[in-house]
Amino acid sequence: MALFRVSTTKGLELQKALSQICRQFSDASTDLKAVMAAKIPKEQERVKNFRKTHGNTKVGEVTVDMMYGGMRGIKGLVCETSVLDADEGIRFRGLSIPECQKLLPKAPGGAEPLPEGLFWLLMTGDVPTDAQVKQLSKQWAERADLPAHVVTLLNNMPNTVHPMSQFSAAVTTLNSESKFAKAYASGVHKSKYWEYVYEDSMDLIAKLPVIAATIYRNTFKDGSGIGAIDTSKDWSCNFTHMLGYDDPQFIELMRLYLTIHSDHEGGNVSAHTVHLVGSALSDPYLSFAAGLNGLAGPLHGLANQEVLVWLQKLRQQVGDKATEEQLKEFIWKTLKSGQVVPGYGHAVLRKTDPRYTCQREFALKHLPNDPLFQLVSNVYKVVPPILLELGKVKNPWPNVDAHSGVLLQYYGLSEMNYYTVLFGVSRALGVLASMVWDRALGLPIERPKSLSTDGLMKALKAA
Ligand code: CMX
Repeated sequence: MALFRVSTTKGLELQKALSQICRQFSDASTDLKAVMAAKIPKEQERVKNFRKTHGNTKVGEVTVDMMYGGMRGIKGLVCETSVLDADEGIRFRGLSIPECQKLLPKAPGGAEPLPEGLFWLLMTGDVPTDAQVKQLSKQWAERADLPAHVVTLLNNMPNTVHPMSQFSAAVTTLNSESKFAKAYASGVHKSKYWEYVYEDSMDLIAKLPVIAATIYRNTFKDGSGIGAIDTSKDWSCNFTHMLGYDDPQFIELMRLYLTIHSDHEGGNVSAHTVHLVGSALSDPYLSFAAGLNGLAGPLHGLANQEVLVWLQKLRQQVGDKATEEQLKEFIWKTLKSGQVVPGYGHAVLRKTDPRYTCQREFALKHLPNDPLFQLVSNVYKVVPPILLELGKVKNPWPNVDAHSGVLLQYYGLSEMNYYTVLFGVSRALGVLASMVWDRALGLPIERPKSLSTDGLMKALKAA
């Protein structure tokens, strides 16, 4: 695994060579659970030895501002699946997004990575082979059926309930199927926890597109059936078909979308929530549903909906051909009314999000003349200098949410309050891969210490 933690972009050639070597090792099995079972004891040993040597070594300091400031900059979590660099953006097991686009397996004739490949990479640290990815597609297709009570729940949901609330409720209710919860109740040994979390994660990932497509068809269409899963097709292809779309270019977009939204290291609201709730040994369904409720916040995943709402207002007020002056005026109006510019800024990133850049590249390739894309491009030129002028915004550049909606609109998926559901389907890949490792490494219940302001003042005075 450590082989892939090369941190410079110049390392691409090296990574290609390394991936070939790793492929040779991982070629042996298309059984992900067996591959994990072989890796886990070695990683447990590596972490045990590391803790033995460095258990008391300090990795940072905590200031009062950090405590009141959303714990920014506190190094307090371990996350194996991805690491976020402030300037460079996300690396999944050491690979940047462009590297993943090059190295991960693709659908026949396709150009974008398959999310199945990304999941294999997040779980194992290895770039998978085509055969390994195909096996995952097949397994997810075979595990996709929903129990009747979840279908009934969704079909009885009023369409006034936000799609994210429907999503979270359905996933919570699905915990009736949890193999981990059943095994725990029957007294399974803790060394086996990861195996049941793995099974639940595979089942849940398989079922998420069916839940999400049912929500879409019930809320925005006539509620008619979502059609059958084709076990010879990949996860994104089946999902896009179930939503009711069959444009091959849109399916390619979904492969890219579901890959890039999957993971953003451990401290963001959705990932941290799943990790925290899972640490109480809540099963993967309950833990993931909790993460979805965090993703539904406007400062996190709901920002992709907010961006479109904001762009629609902008279009209504100034039209598609807004001048730079009109754009500036609209942006200042947003800021002066005490609102944020959605899709811009980030708690960790300090440059344009590479997830924004790869979606922009997709748009430049497939929809360069789309008026909404052109508006998004013009907004990109105008917003950062204004946010810098404000003086307090640490990152004036766009994040992933500033670009996803325009692509979905282009292919006809125009219902913007559905967008965060797509984000949620993708996010499952990262947070559930992490959860398998959390249990494999035996991480304990999370319980940081909190202080009252009085207690803190007293402690500092004494110091
Ligand atoms: N528009 C206006 N003001 C912004 C801003 C933006 N896009 N981004 C940050 N600021 C403001 C903050 O609200 C804060 O103001 P106050 O001190 O008055 O409270 C100040 O600048 C400093 O904030 P920061 O340290 O730069 O940013 P944070 O780490 O606190 O917050 C984030 C990060 C993403 C919540 C923030 O940039 C934001 O609200 N952006 C818009 C919403 C958005 O796009 N969220 C999606 C993020 C990606 C994701 O998780 O999906």
